[in-house]
Amino acid sequence: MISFDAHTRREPSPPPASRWTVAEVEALYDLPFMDLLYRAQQVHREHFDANEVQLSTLLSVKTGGCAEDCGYCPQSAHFDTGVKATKLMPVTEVVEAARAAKAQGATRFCMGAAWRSPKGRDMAHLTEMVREVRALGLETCMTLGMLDGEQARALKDAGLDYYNHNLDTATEFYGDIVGTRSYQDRLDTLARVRAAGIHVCCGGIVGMGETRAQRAGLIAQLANLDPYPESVPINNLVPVEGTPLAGAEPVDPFEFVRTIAVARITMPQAVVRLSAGREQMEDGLQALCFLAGANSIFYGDKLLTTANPEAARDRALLERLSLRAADQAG
Ligand code: SAM
Ligand code: DTB
Ligand code: SF4
Repeated sequence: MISFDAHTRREPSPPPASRWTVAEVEALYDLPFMDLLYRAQQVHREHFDANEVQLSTLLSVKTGGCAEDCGYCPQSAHFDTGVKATKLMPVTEVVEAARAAKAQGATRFCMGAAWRSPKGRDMAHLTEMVREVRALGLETCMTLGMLDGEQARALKDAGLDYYNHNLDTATEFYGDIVGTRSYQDRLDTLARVRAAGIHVCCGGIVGMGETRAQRAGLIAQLANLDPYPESVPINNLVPVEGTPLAGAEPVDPFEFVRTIAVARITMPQAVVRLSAGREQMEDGLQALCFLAGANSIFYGDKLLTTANPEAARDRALLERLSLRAADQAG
C-alpha cells in the first residue's frame, strides 16, 4: 500500500531568478541524454525528496463554449469537438468532488473554467468555492483565464493557494496557436496573480509543432519570471479531433523527457508537474519523467475534458516505483 501520511515539508519559496538565455537552455537540451538526466536528478535531489510525488486532482467547474481560439483546446467555441458547454457548477457539487479527491489521496484540488476571464457576477460563487474546498483541508488552485487585480485579490482573500495560467509556448510561436489574446496578456495576468500573493502555476505544452529552439524559448521565459513559478506544468499535447492541432506530429518521447529535465535544472525549487498526456504514455516513459525531475501529477480519471490514467493505475505505478504521495506542501 502507498502511504498517504508522509512527513510534513513546506514548499520553499524560489530564490530570485537568474537570467537564462535561450542559447543556454538549448545547450542543456543538447547534452547527451544520460548526462542531462544525471544533472537533472542531482539538482532534484538538492531540493526535494526524490521518492515523493505530489498529487493534484482537476475538476472542470465550467466546461466548453470558450470565446478564445487556442488551437490545442477542445473547449474553444471556435472548433467543433463535441464538448458540451456547461454553466458554472454549483458549489455543493464542487465540494463533493473535492471530498472524493481527498479521500483518494490528493492534496491539491484544481478548479478549471473555460473562460477568457471571469465575469464580475461570478466572483462571489468562485470565492465561495475556494473557501469551501480549503475548509476540507485541501490546497486550492484555480485556472479561470485572465484576471484583473481586483479579481486576483478577491481570490487570495478567499484563500486561493495557486493560480494556473500557462505561457504554453515561446513568444514567437504564440501567435500561430492563439489569435484572440497576446503573450503580453498572459504575462500581465501572471504579474497580477504574483502581486496578489498567490502562488504561480505556469507552464506549457510540448508537441504543437514547435521547434526545439522554441521549446527552449518557453523554458527560458518561465525560468526568467522573477521569481520563477512555484509550480510548472509540462503538458504533452493531447490531440483532439476538431481542433486545428488534431493532426500535429507527436514529439519524440525522449524530447519530452528532455523538456522535463531542462525545466528541473533551470527552476530547481519549482514543483515540475508531469501534466496532460500521461494517458498516452507507457509506464516506463513516466518513470523517466520522474527521473528527470517531475514530482507532481494530475491524479484522477479525468483532466478537464480528456482522459487521465485511472487513479488505481497511478497508485499501482507509484507503488512499483516506490514513490510516495507527498503530504500537503503548506
Ligand atoms: N481558460 C483558462 C486558460 O486558458 O488559462 C484555463 C483552462 S485551460 C484548458 C488550461 C491549460 O490547459 C492551457 O493553458 C493548456 O496548457 C492546457 N491544455 C488545454 N488543452 C490541452 C490539450 N489538448 N493538450 C494539452 N494541454 C492542454
Ligand atoms: C495544465 O497545465 N494542464 C491542465 C491544468 N493545467 C488545468 C489541463 C490539461 C487539459 C487537457 C485537455 C483537456 O482535458 O481538456
Ligand atoms: Fe478557452 Fe482556456 Fe481552452 Fe483557451 S485554453 S480555449 S482560454 S479554455
